Amino acid sequence: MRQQLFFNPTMRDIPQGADVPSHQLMLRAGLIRQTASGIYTFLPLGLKVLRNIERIIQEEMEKAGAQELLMPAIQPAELWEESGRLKDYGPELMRLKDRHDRDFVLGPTHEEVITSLVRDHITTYKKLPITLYQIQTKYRDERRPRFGVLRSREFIMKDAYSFDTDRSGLDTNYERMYEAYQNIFTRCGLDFRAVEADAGAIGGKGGTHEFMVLSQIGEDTIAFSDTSQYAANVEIAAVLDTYEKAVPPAASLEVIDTPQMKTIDDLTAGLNLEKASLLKSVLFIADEEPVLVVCRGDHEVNDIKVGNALDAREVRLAEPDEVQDIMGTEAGFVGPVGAPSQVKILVDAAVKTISSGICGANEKDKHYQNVHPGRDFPITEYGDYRIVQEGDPSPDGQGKIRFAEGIEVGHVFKLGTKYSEALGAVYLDENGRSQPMVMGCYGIGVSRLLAAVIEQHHDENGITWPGSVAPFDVHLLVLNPKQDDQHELGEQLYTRLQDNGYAVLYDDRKERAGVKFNDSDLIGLPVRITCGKKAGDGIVEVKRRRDGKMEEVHVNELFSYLETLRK
Ligand code: 9G3
Repeated sequence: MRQQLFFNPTMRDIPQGADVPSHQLMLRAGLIRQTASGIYTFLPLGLKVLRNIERIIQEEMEKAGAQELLMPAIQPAELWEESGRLKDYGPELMRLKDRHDRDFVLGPTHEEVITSLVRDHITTYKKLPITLYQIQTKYRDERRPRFGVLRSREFIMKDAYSFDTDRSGLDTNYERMYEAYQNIFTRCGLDFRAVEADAGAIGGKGGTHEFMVLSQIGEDTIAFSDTSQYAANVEIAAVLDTYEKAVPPAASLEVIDTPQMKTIDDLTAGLNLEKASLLKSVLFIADEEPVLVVCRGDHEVNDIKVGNALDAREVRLAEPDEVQDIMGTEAGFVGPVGAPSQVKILVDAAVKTISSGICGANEKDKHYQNVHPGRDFPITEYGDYRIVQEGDPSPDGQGKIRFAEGIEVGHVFKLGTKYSEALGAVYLDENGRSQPMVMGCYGIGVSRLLAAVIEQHHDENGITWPGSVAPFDVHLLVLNPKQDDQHELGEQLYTRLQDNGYAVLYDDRKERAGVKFNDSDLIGLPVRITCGKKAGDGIVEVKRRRDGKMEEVHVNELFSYLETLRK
């Protein structure tokens, strides 16, 4: 491609409102332009990278036995009514009406569409298992789109769906997809981790992993072991119960005045105590039922673990007026001692280390001291209800937990029969009995993946594309096209490189050398070949972008030299 004609508007300065490297560089290198908040145009250079990533995905999906199809972005709302999800999503689900006033949604995902397709065409075990996937535009009306295409309202997703006769078939397909994901992210040059994740609203049972690209701008936190392979989303990372039960104190329970001491910090300051000797009590409403969760003062309650333990659909903090109604006092003074009988009490295992603790007395400006868990309030069993912390023992018993930030680029789920039952995707088994298909679903954020590659492959001068996804293989520069020897050598190499299968971006513009070098570093193609002063002697300068390795090479050795650079 001759750059003189190439639609690639680059920018010298960092654009306003772009706060992370990938967003800044995608704008400056001319890969995208914003059309509206959270909505982007992929320019030719960006689209070439997108297509390279898609091809890697398609190759690995093919190897995993998945068949590609393309579903509509516009989906009839009836399908979301059938699955029961239309009411589950609020403003994030984009809705529209057609000219006949019929309701539709812009697809944020395609479980309903694919399941309704399969139920109409697959009715016997003989046609299972089958895995279908698409690479398709998705719509999620994010309240605060940010970081460019990392969190946009329209984005490209690869979403795959597997249909099996039973759970073991699903496990097999899940493993194949898991391996395909490892291949995809490795081939894209990414440093990533597969982490155990929470099934969340999607409602799969037992088994879901997120694929995280390590990056300090990531919005997810990974808890991983510093010695083993254990890694989990911090939201669900388990905490090992290695606690010693403390002996009860001689002193018995007594009420103390704690005027205005509403928070853990007020209490540690006011009573000159360690956080670890306090009992923190938080009131939740789980599926309309009050639940008091008690953890140690130096820990945080994990509402996702609470929800999973109660198998609750919705868990939320109780509102101040609910706390007052249920516990008879405000949040800062609630506690498990003498709590109303209708309030379920969950106690985190770390609480057993407390011999003589402090907790709210369920009365304003009052706390109990000398509280002994199990003596002064009932504990049926201890559980894991807290957010893991750095330094905790890894749940697999090997090493300590450390935290890292990550960008979620993939998510695989074992769905089970949630959608096949809701939408009637059933098959006749070998005994002629009707059974619901067992499903899995597997997503990759394709446009987000492109940005994640840049987050991990850039330097102060611009992008440093891995060869596998680079928009072109070679950047060919002629510093002064007015010089015949430079111009002729450039033209000759442009033809020969392409004849040898290289995708070439040829900078034939009438621009100063500095502009060409800056744009070349910004766009970040793997190799730059410069025709300059020594063109007359057949000498070109070859520079490898990622590490700046530079050599003067005679054109007769050029192609063998380029091969050595690919290593
Ligand atoms: C919605 C809206 C947003 C959503 C969903 C539905 C996330 C929703 C979860 C998934 C699960 C998997 C197949 C590919 C991999 C991910 N955000 N999810 O279901 F209506 Cl507005 O999308 N789907």
